[in-house]
Amino acid sequence: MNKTAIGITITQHILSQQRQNPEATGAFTTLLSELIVAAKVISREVNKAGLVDILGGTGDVNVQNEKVQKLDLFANRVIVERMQHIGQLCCMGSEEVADLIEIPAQYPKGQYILVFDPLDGSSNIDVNVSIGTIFGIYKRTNTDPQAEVMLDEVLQPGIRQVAAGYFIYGSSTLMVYTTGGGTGVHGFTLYPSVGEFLLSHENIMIPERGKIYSVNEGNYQYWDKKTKKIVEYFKGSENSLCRPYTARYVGSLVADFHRNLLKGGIFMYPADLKDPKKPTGKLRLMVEANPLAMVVGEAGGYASDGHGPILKIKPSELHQRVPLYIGSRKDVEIAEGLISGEK
Ligand code: AFP
Repeated sequence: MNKTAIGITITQHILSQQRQNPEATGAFTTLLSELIVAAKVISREVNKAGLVDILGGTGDVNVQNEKVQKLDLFANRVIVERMQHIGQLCCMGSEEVADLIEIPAQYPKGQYILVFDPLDGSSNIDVNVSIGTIFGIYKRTNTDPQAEVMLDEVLQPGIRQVAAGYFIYGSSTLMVYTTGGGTGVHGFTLYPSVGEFLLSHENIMIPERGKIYSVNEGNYQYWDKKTKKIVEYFKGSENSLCRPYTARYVGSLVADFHRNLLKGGIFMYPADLKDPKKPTGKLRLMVEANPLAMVVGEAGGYASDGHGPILKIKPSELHQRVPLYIGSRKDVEIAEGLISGEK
């Protein structure tokens, strides 16, 4: 990580990137700026979570059959309501909503598609553990702005994302994003007194190999032999470090991913047999795996489903789940090799 450069706001940073692209119209800048406003609103609400009646579950389950927290719904509503009127989106896809979210007829439409997990790790809300918002942005494939958006335009492989990133609501609120193509991964910390995200982590690069492994080992008995072998590799002594990796697992993907991005290491959520209805693991390809895969790739790391790059998978449905191995390139390649039998 490079030295801190206090004073550059996220808006200045996005505008400077926009100026480097002569074809940029400002549409994308508007989109990101509004998303940042939404995240500031969510951050404010998360920070006062214990003070008002917003903790806990609503009593409902979402499309993933998971308990919905009140803050989940709040975050989803803030993003949808702020983003639908800006005129740059043709639709949205949210972890909390079963179908595509259409832009209401009274608002203009644009060329971009926003997919997001409004509050990832929300089962941690009540216990003050870091949670986050994950997002990926695509361009629609049909250039006719009047044409109805087809689901197939949304189901693009992650490699087609034009930007991706996340916000962490933790000890401070942080935004990490990339627009790909060698522009780098940059982190901005929210300074509450000025209400601005300021550049705090310029050009983040993940170490080639880490010392941390992150996985929910409570699922051990539900893993197949190859998956067990991967975890045994990292916690054993017959690995590249010749000693066990350190175990770190928060249970909030954003928090686990961010730590490993800065320090190096591997996060795994393998396929398991816990729920026969979810044989491909728990995490969602479009709203969790793809955005983080783009970030880690741009930072020099790698994300795999155990067989190949996450970013090359063509989604077959909006809420598709996928096994995820993500982090330092060499560590993820080891996991891939153990699955394919090459290592
Ligand atoms: P919640 O949003 O329901 O808390 O799920 C969080 C999550 O999708 C991801 O953020 C974590 O990495 C993962 O699930 C944790 O899952 P386990 O509790 O099964 O380890």
